Amino acid sequence: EFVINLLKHPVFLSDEYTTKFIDTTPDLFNFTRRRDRATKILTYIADISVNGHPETSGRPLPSAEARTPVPPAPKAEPIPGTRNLLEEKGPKAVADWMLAQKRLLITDTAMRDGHQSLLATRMRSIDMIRVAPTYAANLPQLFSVECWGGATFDVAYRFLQECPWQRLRDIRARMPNLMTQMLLRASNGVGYTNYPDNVVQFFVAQAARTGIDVFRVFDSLNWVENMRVAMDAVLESGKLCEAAICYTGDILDPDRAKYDLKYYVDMAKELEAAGTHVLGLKDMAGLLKPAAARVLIKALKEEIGLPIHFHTHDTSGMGGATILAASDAGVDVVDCAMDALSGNTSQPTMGSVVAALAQTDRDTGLDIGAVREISNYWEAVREHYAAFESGLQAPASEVYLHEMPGGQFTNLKAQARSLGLEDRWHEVAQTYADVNRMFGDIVKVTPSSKVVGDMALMMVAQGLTRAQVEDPAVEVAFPDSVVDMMRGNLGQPPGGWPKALQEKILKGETPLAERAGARMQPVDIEAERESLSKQLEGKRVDDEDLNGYLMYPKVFLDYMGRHRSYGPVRTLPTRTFFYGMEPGEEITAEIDPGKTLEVRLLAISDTDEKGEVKVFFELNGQPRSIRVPNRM
Ligand code: BTN
Ligand code: 3PY
Ligand code: ZN
Repeated sequence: EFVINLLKHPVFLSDEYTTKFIDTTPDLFNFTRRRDRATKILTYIADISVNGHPETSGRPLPSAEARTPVPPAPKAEPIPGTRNLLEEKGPKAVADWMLAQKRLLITDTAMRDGHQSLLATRMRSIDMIRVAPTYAANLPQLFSVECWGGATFDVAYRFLQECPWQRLRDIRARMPNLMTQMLLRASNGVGYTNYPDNVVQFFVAQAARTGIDVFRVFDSLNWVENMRVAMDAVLESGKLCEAAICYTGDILDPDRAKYDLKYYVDMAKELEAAGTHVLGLKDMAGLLKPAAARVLIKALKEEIGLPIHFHTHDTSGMGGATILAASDAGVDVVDCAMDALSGNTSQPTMGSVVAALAQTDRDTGLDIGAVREISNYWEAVREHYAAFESGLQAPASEVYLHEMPGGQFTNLKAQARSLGLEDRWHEVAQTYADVNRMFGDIVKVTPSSKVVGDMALMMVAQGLTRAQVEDPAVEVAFPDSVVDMMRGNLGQPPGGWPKALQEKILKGETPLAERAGARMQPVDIEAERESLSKQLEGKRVDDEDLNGYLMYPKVFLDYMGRHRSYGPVRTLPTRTFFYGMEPGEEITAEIDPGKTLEVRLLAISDTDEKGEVKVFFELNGQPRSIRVPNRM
């Protein structure tokens, strides 16, 4: 019976079969036949068609005219790009090559920060994977494609019911000539809190193995001590290390003297001494103004010998001007987003930067026609994510007041909405600024930005002022994230935490002065593997799954539980994933290379006395019906 199970197994019949197959597919040994993957997917479609998707309910619908996105055809076989250089000559050679380029190099962020900042990180892998071959063939001059890390890791498991590692593997395979890039929060990994050093090391090694070429590493308080473990792990992996300075304040404003030119140059020197190949300048809120960019880039170029990669957000509407100023001052690479996923809280517009520099000595060499074609694809993709649009209508100089990172802005707005505070948004923005000053004027980027946001929302909701919070006589129940940060668990800001406030928050507890990671016991990785395997009924746990579990135990287990019920829903079209199907509609899903399900939804029954609905399908021409509860 085992052999028959094996021969009939859909994975065995497909190209996904590997020697790992028998180990990782314990359902072979369940001789009562488990529901096959097609049935699981039909169950998902039936459930969403009847009950809707929890993530899109009550949100704007895609327009009835939303187009089916069609990726532009690759023009030719991909020619060698930066990835080939990295593979052949190593990371130091890539850095030297960067310094030797006259043109301004460009990274595209559409697949990470672009949708993180505009669409609450909700873009699904299928929409990225389908266009990756076009990037490889039509834009081989790109420096890199940022497509992983930041918030995309947990959102994939948590909300998109897909495996982030598989996303990376699929993109990597289709873009063999371009460097992939990720955002790594140093000791905070791709999470919101400090992890033990060996968890960070294990994660970096796996990300390098699965397909990341460039690691942008930052710390949410610019504390270099907190960056070394992650940086060393990247250096060890043989990939390109881009340690980043997070930019805050205004180097030209004497009122923000804490973050002056010297502060940034000193930090750059520390990162250079720590061995980074490239210096990242991460302007996560879009606060670097053009005049300040000239001064800062010039100084960094003079003081250190590394290529500089500049990242900004266009929240103020001034991002393009800052990029041009940085380009004039000699910056080596900048981040842009493909036009349809650019602007506002996202990155400045790639096509416009390419056009602005054409025929100048910093001409990017990118084919603007190819940029436009790919952007047209993203435009059609974006229409299907209407539920996740922020409603932000225009750029605003208010960002210089609140200093919220572009990746946080729309999230905080959604949090404010869920607390009934959306119509008091400008008050939230002012309070966010007050909290920053109360905490001593800190760098605000994930996770420190989340702490400031939690505190600001709490103060607005409870009507508390900064003076009341600072008053030792006023009792305040601080959010857990604030207590954790004041304990020193996110590290040390320049100049330390404000003493009086810290004492009030910690109620006499002694804060950490050293690195949180130095205090944490290493995780017993093999014991965790065994424990996870037990929780998954004996499934063999590979290093990718184990890394997901170590970063996010509960999120990962919930994902695995849903995966058992619904199967490979990542292969569904985005509209089907979020809205299900209508009677008469037909879709296809390629669940394995060459194995395609053709699904037609015929009819949906009335609800019976058990509260269930029967959904009638045709699956590859055969009638199937699925019962699901009506929870509406
Ligand atoms: C989530 O939001 O919890 C993740 C998305 C998957 C949710 C599935 S969809 C079908 C079923 N119905 C629900 O309300 N949740 C699951
Ligand atoms: C993230 O950490 O997700 C960010 O985008 C920070 O800017
Ligand atoms: Zn960013």
